[in-house]
Amino acid sequence: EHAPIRRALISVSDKTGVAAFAKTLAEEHGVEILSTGGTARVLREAGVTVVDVAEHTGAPEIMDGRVKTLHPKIHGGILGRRGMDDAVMSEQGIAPIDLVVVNLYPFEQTVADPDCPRDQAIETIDIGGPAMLRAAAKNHAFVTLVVDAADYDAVLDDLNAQGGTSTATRRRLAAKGFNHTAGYDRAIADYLRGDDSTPDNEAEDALPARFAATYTKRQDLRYGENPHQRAALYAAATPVAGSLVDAHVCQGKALSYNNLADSDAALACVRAFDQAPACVIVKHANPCGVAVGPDLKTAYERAFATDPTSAFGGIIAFNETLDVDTAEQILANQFAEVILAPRIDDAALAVFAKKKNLRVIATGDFKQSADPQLAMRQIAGGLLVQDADALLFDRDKLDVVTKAQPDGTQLQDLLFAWRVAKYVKSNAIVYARDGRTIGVGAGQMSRVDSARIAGIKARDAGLDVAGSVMASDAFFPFRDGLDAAAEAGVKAVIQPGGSIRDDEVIAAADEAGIAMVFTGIRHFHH
Ligand code: 93A
Repeated sequence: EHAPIRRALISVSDKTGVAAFAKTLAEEHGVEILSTGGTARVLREAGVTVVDVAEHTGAPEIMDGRVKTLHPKIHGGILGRRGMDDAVMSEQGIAPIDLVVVNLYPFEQTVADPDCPRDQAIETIDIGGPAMLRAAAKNHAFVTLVVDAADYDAVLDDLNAQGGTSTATRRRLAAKGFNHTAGYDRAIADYLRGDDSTPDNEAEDALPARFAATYTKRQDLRYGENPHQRAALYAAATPVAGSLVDAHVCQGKALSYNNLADSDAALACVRAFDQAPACVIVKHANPCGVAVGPDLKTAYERAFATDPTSAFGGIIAFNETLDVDTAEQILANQFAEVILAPRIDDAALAVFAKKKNLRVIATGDFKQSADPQLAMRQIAGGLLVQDADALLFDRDKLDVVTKAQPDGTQLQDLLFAWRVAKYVKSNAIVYARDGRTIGVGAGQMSRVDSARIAGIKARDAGLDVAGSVMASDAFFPFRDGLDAAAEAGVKAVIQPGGSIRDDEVIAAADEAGIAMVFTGIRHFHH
């Protein structure tokens, strides 16, 4: 059961802690140490007695180190089945190797440098290391493998406790070894494939040829979208000011997967408002109420009034320091899951403290840079990558296409509605008036249904669509959407335009005396 260690082969690129480990093996456990060039040098400098692999095999390191451990005396020593292969081993002069300590040439770190020459990348493909690693992992019935300096102590603990490594330790370390080579080979494949698809004159602003794994786990989450799904939050390599990942959680239960996803949607939307105090309430990834106000409390009350039913259990985000009046108003009105703002007043925090479970998050100052540069979406077997939708509209290209012109207030409301529509899942229809949403129709498969739903929601909330403006995230393919809007009393419309039936749609608007603005830009958000 316990496998003794009499001979070890140590060949590591990351030499952290290796000298102390080897010294303890040699001096306290009588282990003979075999080692390759650079590693042997480090061990000798630390006073450890080492046999060079070249001396052990009788074959010198050749081809600048390409072939140093690839020899039957090494691989036979690792792979030999103790008891079963003993005869052939002694016949061939193969001494058993009981411990393999190896970590690989740092391929990923090397190619992470965009200036890394191709031949250097190729030289950094480790062949001998993975071969020994896989051999040791395969023969874990007898052989111990260490690929991570963090495991040195576990091996020494086993040796101290029972003079050999336990089966459980060897099996765990073997699994870790194969996991290590799997990731290593994947990185090489990605690099080579990236090479093929990257023309030499790759444009400066082209999407990257490959993505390195630069996200690290920040925390495990209780579960994913559903309780049977595992989940965790990962942080990007560089922290982003004002983002959810680095935000300060002031109080409340642990954030769930859905909390984080919805909070991110709410923050993205509220960040889009920089002219006035704004409030966004999100439910299931869609804004169900958005308003700007002379102050946060008014903005909140108006956002809430859009759809009090959906706001229940929602995520509420603000773009300014959250004050005590607003905090009290929220608790008086509704149950909320998460409340977010750049900063939270102490007095407001004292109010929230009464609701122990309520999650309250201070994100720090909003920066436009908190919006990701690239948007990624996983598909089976791959990743879809696009520029983040960073444009709102081009003021110069806004074009009034109807006989009626929007007046100043209507224009303001149109731009407000357009801003909101960008953050509503397609097909998106937003009715708005006086800097607040009146009805939101989200995520329907037909635009006219989204319009209908936005109208129904407005009526349910006791809000009058008549006199409001309408935003549509993409063009109306038919005039029916405009006819429905006219019937509901909409006075102005904002939409991208660009349908082959634009003429019909414009005619419908003109018949109803509606002012319509084309933005020339679309905001699908699926
Ligand atoms: O070039 S290799 O693929 N050929 C080999 O035979 C070989 N054996 C061990 N690289 C090889 N190694 C790697 O050398 C190990 O995986 C380790 O990362 C590195 C240690 O080299 P040194 O001891 O000279 O610093």
